[in-house]
Amino acid sequence: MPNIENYLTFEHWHFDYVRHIFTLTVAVFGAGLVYFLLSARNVAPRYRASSYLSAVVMVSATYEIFSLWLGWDSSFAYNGSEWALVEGKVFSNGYRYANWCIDVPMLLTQLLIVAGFAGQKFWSNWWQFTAAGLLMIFTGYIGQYYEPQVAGLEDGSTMPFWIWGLVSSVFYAWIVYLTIKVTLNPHGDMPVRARKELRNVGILLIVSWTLYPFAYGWPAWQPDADGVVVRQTLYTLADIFSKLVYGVMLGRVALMRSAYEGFPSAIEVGGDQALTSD
Ligand code: RET
Repeated sequence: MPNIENYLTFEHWHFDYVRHIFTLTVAVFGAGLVYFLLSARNVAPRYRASSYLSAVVMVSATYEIFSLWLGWDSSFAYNGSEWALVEGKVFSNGYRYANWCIDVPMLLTQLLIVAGFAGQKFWSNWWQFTAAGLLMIFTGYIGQYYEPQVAGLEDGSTMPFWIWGLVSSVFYAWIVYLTIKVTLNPHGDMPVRARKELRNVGILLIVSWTLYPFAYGWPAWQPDADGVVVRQTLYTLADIFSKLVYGVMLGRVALMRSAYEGFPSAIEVGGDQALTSD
């Protein structure tokens, strides 16, 4: 029961477009890695782990999308009119789920660090985030194996797809609830602008993460080559916003907080502007 990609044939533009967005993502995350490593020392040591975790996320995501790209490129061949699966090959979106097992806990840990949590309060939130995140991923991973049934490409029950998706969504709802709580009630004093930016980070997280369940369900309403293009586009947007843009925004909050707390290199690079305007 592999993903629907394996049952379809693609026109040249479908095939090319997907390989291009994979390349784009690899390039964006490679560049992000350099940015996070070079800017980490601008913020106070207590927030620095967030930049390093962004770097970890960049490395694991670069590798994951590169694997997808290799898989995509080697699984299909042009037969003169369209791209069709090469005998004996399988293309799998499962790499994504494996990558999320690393990235989801890392991204949520970053939020707690920049929100200023420490000690008992940090760990009680961390635990809930990590447990809910991993359970959300495992249950969704099982569900996606029933994708061909939902897409009408194989006989069999469509129930497991929806039930596992629903169970996964319950865990996701818990993450959304905790995210709202954490971003509205951060720990410690900070400038108004930093508080607002942290709220925006919460909104970005919820909007970008919600694209993933749409990508999961997409084969149910568009089980064809165009649908594959839409789904890989949703994944790409979600990836770039939930990992890279998110990390950059958290870095800005960390910079404003560091300047507010008097950390010299944060002031030098302009983090103090948040203290003087509005
Ligand atoms: C699944 C299954 C269907 C229901 C839901 C899902 C949610 C997935 C999410 C993934 C987030 C991934 C991130 C990765 C970044 O590296 C598993 C697709 C709700 C929210 C942020």
